[in-house]
Order: sequence, then structure tokens, then C-alpha cells
Amino acid sequence: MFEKILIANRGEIALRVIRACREMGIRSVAVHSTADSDAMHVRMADETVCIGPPPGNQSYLSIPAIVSACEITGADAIHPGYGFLSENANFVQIVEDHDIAFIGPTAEHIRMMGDKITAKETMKALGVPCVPGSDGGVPDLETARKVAAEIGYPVIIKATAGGGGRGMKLAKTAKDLDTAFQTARSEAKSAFGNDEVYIEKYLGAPRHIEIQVFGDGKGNAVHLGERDCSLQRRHQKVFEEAPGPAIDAETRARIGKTCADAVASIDYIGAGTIEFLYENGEFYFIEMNTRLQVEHPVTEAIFGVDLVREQIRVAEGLPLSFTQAELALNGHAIEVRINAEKLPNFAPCPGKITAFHAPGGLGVRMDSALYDGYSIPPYYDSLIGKLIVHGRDRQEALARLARALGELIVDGVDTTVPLFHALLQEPDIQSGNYDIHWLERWLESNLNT
Ligand code: MV4
Repeated sequence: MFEKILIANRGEIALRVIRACREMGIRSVAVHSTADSDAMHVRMADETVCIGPPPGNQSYLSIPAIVSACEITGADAIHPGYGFLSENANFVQIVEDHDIAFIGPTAEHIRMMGDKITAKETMKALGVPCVPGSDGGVPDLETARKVAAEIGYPVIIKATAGGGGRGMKLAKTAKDLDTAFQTARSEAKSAFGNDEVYIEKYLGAPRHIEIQVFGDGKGNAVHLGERDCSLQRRHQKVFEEAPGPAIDAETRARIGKTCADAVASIDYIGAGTIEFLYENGEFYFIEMNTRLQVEHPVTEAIFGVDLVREQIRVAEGLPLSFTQAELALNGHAIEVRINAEKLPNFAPCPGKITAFHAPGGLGVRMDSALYDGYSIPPYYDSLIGKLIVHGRDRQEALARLARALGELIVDGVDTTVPLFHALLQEPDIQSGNYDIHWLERWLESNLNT
């Protein structure tokens, strides 16, 4: 069993992991940059190590600094949170070479899913439905033209080393293909040092539906339903909910089992998210994320489980603390991401918090590392809190969200809170009728960005 876990992260997710450790009787080590000496995760951890200056590559992304902090404090394991080193296969390899446990999947699984062509081939072979497209990489323009003509326009060209919206080019018709293909390749080369690309049929108005899976590394896996994360701006999620308004119990059970079986058969360990586009009642696999996600609390709310605790358990070699049959979906949960950003342009807005009050009451969870008098440093992402509400049904969750947003006080910086007050007035949000383009369209006509 682990006695001490080092958290290679900051902000609300570092707190989230420290909380799970404390409930399990495990000591926690916070690492921090010099810009984060006064951060909440540093105050809340049992031990702390300063690992370098503010830029990511000199602290939270520095493998030698983090491994050294582990050796100095005698931590048995590292929890990477999300972002930073959480999906860096090389980091996982080095951690394991130092006899430190990595709380997450193996380097091999991270590498497999990090290469989007390999991920898709693997999923396809395991019976997961994929977007129609090229069989693997497309080496030249001639092949690209042939593949695109076969699947039919519009098509999208994606970098195998991309993901999360980076390195994609749309070709609406055959006229656009040559430029789209060449640009995709050269941008992939300079962004990732890898110019391999693949082609897919472009889906016009899908939802983004992701399935939460969990494996024990010994051939057992479960699913915890889906999250609808369609409301995004520039590939940043803004509002997430579970269950998905468009998904019924039978559909959930079917795609969930397909996903759980797929990850079980590769002996996947830990938390994973299988991302789909969902259009006209069909699922199309796009990517798999091999980490705990920002929006995991909506899944925790409706299933009543602690996903970080389960991550730690399976990393210790223990079984999951529940079976598929024991997982019962209860009610509806919504998360909104509160960013220190100034509307209408979402410009980052770091600065001193002059007043902070988190909402409370039944069905309300606020994950935030803010406190009164804290100064948000300018070096990191602008997420300053996640407000998660849970109700018996979607209606109740929406009403609770409006109520909780009304209680929240964040003074001193601009935040995205006004956006959520406005969104809650929209009939499409009230009815759950939205796709991946809804928010950008709405912002264009309502906030003149
Ligand atoms: C697509 C697509 C349409 N058709 N693939 C963007 C992020 C990356 N994970 C995949 N993305 C997309 N892939 C095909 N074949 C549209 C998107 C997309 C998108 C997906 C999910 C959520 C928001 C999005 C916004 C724009 C484009």
C-alpha cells in the first residue's frame, strides 16, 4: 500500500487528489513553482517541495525536478492530475525506472492512444465504431484524393500526433483537398515533429459524447456512462453534463459495454475516457484520453463513486471497489468551468482575489483552489474553479445551478460566471438541444466576439 503520494500538479486538481489521499490515510506531497508558494495545494498538503521557477518546463513539466522531489520525500507514487505530464509516456517510463509507481496507465497504453492512428486501429479491431476514413496514415496527395473520393466530401485531415483539436484541416470539396492536405502535413511537422496524417469523413453537427471507463490492469473493466461535453469554445470545454441529454439507458448500456470490453481486452489500468462524435443515433470513435479528466466530478456525482480513490486502488494492485452491476446511475449532474477570463473575448484575467465565497447546500460541489486574498498568477491556465451540481433530474440540476451561481462570489478578477447566467436563459440549453457548434454560434450572435 502507498504511504505517501506526490502530486505533480497544482490548482483544484491537486486539492482533489490531496483530499482522496487524506481519506485513505495516505500522506501527500505538493510540489510547486516559486509562483505558487502561497497556493492552496501547498497549504493543504502534508509536505511540500519547491521545484523551480514559474514556466512549466522548469517546474511542473520538469521530469528531473519531479523525480528528485519524489526521492527527497520518499514518496511511493506520483499522481499526475490532468494536463502537464499526465499523458507523457516518457515520464511514466522514467518514474517506473526509479521504482516509483505511476497512478495511471502504463507508458505503453499512453503511447498507443497518443498516436491517433494507432488508437483508432486498436479501437476498430476491438469492435468500437469509428468515423469512416483512411485505413491508417495517408502518405501522399494521390492517396488522399483517392480516399476522399471514396468516403465522400466533406473530409477532415488530422495529424496522428495531434488531438484535442490541434492539427486538423477541413476540405469541404475536392477543390480544397490539395491545400488542406499539404497544410495539415506541414503544420503537423512543425507542431509535433511528425507529419503523418489520416483522413475522416467530416461530421457536420455531432455531439461530443465521452464514455468514462476504468480498468484494473488484469483484464477487468467497467464503464461509468457518458458525459456530453459538446459546449466548447476553441476546443475548451465550458459546460459538461451527465447523463447526456440525447442518450437513453439502452444506448448507454450498449456503447458502455463495447468500451469496457475494449479496454478490458488490452488490460488497461486506471481511468480512461473514450471520446465519440454522436450524430443521428450513431457513435463514432475519435480519440481516447488516458487520464482523469477535468469533468470527472459529474460522473462521480451520478454514480456516487470517488474516481481518484479508485485510481489509487488499482495502482496499488487492488481490485476496483465496485462491479458493473453495482454501478447505478442516479439523477443528473452539470459542471461549469469558472475561468478567470474577461468577456466577451475570454482574455485571461489574473490578479488578486479580494473576496471569495463558494456556494453550498444540497447537491452542490465547488472544486476550487481559490481563497480570500489569493493572487492568481499569470503563468498557468485560467481555470479557477468548477461548480458541480447534482439533482434528481436535469430540471432540478439546472435550477440548482442557477441558485448556486447566484451564491458564488469571486471579486477582484473577471470570470466566466456571467456567461453561465446567460446560457441558463437559453431554451436550447434548458432543453438539452445543442451540438459541438452551438456555443460558438451563440457567442458570435450574443457576445460579438
Ligand atoms: C471531427 C469533427 C467532425 N468530423 N472529426 C475536434 C477536437 C478533436 N477531439 C476532434 N474534433 C473534431 N473532429 C470528424 N470526423 C469535428 C471536430 C470538432 C469538435 C469535436 C468535439 C467538440 C468540439 C469540436 C469543435 C470543432 C470541431
